[in-house]
Amino acid sequence: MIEIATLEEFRAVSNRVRNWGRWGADDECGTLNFITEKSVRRASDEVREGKVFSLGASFDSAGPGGVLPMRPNPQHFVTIGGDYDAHVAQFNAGATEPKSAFFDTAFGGDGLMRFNDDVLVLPLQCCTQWDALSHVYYDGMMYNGFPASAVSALGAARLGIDKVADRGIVGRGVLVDIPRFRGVDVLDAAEPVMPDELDAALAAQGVAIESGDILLLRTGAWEKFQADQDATALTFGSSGLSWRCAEWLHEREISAVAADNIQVETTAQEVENGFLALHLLCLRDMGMMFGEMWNLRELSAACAADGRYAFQIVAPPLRVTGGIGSPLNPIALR
Ligand code: UVW
Repeated sequence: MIEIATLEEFRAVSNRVRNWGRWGADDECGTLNFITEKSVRRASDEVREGKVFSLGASFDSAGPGGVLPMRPNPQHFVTIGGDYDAHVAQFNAGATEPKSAFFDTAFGGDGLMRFNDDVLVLPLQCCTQWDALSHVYYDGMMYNGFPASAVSALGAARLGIDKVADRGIVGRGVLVDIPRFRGVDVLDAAEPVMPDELDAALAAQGVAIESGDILLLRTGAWEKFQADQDATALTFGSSGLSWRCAEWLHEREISAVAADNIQVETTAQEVENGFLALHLLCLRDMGMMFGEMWNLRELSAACAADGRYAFQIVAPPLRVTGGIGSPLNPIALR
């Protein structure tokens, strides 16, 4: 049974883990500052076989979108292609010189060249993603004391995803595979992952955390969703880290956490009046980004096969100016 903590307990932890000012009053990168040139070099030591693992899920209409009204699935339109001549005729109908001549000769008629283009419309949070530090706040403030009002219809003037784009994001990744440790397919939302279980699972896997590591948490939630397509269960019933892992992450100088569930932490409420308590402690107090809906299936199988749970992660967000998150296709190299 989940023990509901008081807001006083929550605020005591938030005071202990808060990194505001640690990397300067203007810092917008948070715990990514733990990734140094040395730790990036160290990450490449983990690439032994040259094997590449794509951790991105598919951006299409079969995603988990639509359960939350602000997050429909991606909408993909082909703007030229297929019925190519009809498209060119349509462009020509509205075109004036010199554009019409260009369409005639370059894109259609007897010219040799043909091409296809498309458009993708998507919520930045709808599938495999990074949460930017501007994603959550409380008491009117975001990470490092930036006011919540820094996010407007124009985007995030502070803590946008563009602010971390220069960082890569590249580093040493460590997988903690809790379903394999528990001997189950998928974690139960009623049993969030506690700090001592992280220690026990990592010890069983024979891997030690180093400062600057990107922690990948496997819960089995994405594999379950792929099998049953139950987006409601994924959104409201996934398990993950307990909010009580905040200090564990803080003490170990983890740079970012990514998981195969929808929100890294458990969907079960653990703090009174509080939802997504770990989001608040990590993103807002520590400045620690979350990666969500990463597909860890093949990586987990490879790690279990040879017992090596550390690798290099290459996970650059899109440089969306003022973006509150970013879709991506993270890569693990072993
Ligand atoms: C919320 O649902 C608020 O956050 P996330 O997308 O990070 O899970």
